[in-house]
Amino acid sequence: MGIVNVTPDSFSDGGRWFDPERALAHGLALLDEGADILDVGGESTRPGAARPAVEEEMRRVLPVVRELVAAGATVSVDTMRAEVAAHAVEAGAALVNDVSGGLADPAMLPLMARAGTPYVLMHWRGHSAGMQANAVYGDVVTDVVDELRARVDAALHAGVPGDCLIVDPGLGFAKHVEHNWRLLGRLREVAALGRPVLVGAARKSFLGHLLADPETGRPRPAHLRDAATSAVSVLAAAQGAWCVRVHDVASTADAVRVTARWGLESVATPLPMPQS
Ligand code: PMM
Repeated sequence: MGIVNVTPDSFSDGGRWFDPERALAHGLALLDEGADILDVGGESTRPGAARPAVEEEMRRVLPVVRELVAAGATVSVDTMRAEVAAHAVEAGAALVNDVSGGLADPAMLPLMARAGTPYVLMHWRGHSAGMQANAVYGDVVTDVVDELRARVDAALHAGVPGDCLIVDPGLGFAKHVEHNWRLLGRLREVAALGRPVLVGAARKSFLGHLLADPETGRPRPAHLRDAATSAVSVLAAAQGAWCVRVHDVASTADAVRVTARWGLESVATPLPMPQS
C-alpha cells in the first residue's frame, strides 16, 4: 500500500503532495513502483496535529481519489469521518482505512455496514492532539489485541461483514518507542485475531530513534528511514502481515517479493538432509 498524503503537515512528507496534480502524479509513480493499493489521506495524524474541517478534508481527497480510480488504481481512503468515506466510496474507493477503528465518528460503522468494502480498523486511543498521554499499558500487546478485538466485535455488531475487516496495531498512535517494537516482535498475536493484518511502520519516529546519530543522539531524519522501513516490511510479511503501508514503494515491493519467494522456496524445496 503506497501512501498519498494530500496534507500540508504530515510528519514525513507534509506539503509535498498537497497540490492535487502532484498528488495524482505521485500516486501514479507509486503504482509504477509496484503498489497494489494507494492510500489517499487528507488529515495528518502526527502527534499534536490539528484537524482540518470536513469540507477541507473532502476538498483535498476526493479529486485525487476520483483521478486515481479513473487511472485504474485500487484506492483506499484514509479517513476517520463517515461523510468523507461515503463520498470517497462513491468516487470509486475500494477500501476505507480508519485509524480510529470506528471510534472517532459514530456514523462510520453503520456506513461500513452498508458500503460493503474492506475496512481497516486501527488501534487508536484518541485524536492526535493528546494521544501520547494515552500511551499507558499493562502488557502493550495483550492490551492492543484486546482493544482491537472489541472494535472487531463492535463492527460485526453494527453489521459490517466479517470478511471485510482488517486490523492494524496502530504503530506510533498512543505508543512510545518500546511499545512499537513489542507489537512488531509479537505481530503473530495480532494475526491470531483471525483477520488480515495491516502494518504502518513507514518512516515512523521509533525507526528514527533506532537509527539515531551515535554522537549527537539526534534521531535519523524521516526521509532517511526507508531501508529500515523495508526491513520492517520483510519481517512483517514473514510474520503473515497482509499489507504494509509505506511511502517508498519500490524498496518495500522488492523486499516483499524476496520474502514471498523465500517462503515458497522453503515449502517447495525442502533442504537436503544429511545421509546417515
Ligand atoms: N499511519 C499513519 C496514517 N494512516 N493508517 C493505518 N492503517 N496504519 C498506520 O499506521 C497509519 C495510517 C500516519 O503516518 P503518515 O503520516 O506517514 O501517513
